[in-house]
Amino acid sequence: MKETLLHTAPVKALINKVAGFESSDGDPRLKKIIERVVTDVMRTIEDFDVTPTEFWAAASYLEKVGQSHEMGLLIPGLGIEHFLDLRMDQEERAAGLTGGTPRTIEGPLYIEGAPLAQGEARLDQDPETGEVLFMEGVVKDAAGRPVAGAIVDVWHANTAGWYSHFDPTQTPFNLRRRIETDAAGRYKFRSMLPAGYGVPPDGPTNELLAAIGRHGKRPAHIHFFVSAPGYRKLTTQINIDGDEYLHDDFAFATRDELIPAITHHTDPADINARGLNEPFATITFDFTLHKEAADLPAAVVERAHAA
Ligand code: MBD
Ligand code: FE
Repeated sequence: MKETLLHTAPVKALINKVAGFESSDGDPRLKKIIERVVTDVMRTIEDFDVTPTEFWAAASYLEKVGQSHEMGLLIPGLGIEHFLDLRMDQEERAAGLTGGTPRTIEGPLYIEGAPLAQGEARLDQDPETGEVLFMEGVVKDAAGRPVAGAIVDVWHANTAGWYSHFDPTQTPFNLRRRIETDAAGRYKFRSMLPAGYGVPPDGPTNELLAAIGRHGKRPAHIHFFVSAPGYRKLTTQINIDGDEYLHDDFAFATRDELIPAITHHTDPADINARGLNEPFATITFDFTLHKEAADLPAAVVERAHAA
């Protein structure tokens, strides 16, 4: 083994200065984090004999990720967004909070301010071919009591796997709504079954994934923020069962409790009763929220959104 530079006095002194330890100003915790991150980068360079040419390629790669606005794709692709979920789960367990609908990652494609509807909504505004979906359920508390006045903020991709706002061919807030639950805690909506998502094939996230032998596909899914006064905000998704990527999600968001049964209705009488001409799908899914309490990690994650 080659001798490590990291433990030599000059490099230790270098890192000490880099992290700001010689200054009485600044944030002490941040100094320690910078020390760790810089040391870990140097250790990686040493352990893998990373050449300067390779290192500068990595630096311009990260610059490209930022310029392409793909930080929100790279982070879930590297499993870090899921890891943050696992940490919040762990903290909640340690505080005695168990059960309830599991969280899963928000992802990068939420837009604030979707139209608000009472009890029910139709999500699809733009014409599309595909399978109509009716989804409904109840927002409940941990004791199973309905939560009236909860906000179910729902967003999903279209039948081609694209999200409105990020896809200029869709009208604003297509497939995005906020639905307030009725007196019985119920929400329901009509939409079109989404297709799965794939990261841009020519973008930097896909470049890295391909270089390590991975794909950038997500199974078809529907995102939710569920919130109500006095309850912990839930960030979650449901998956469309049967998708070939159901258990091979590049963003690691699938959880067993988040794969509701889906019924495909083909009986002409059922189709007629819904005023449709084609088979359609239904999903029933209830959300269980936890009461807010002291000593719990923040359920609301502050995060910049496109707008
Ligand atoms: C998505 O739709 C998504 O939910 C995530 C996490 C990443 C990329 C696209
Ligand atoms: Fe998504």
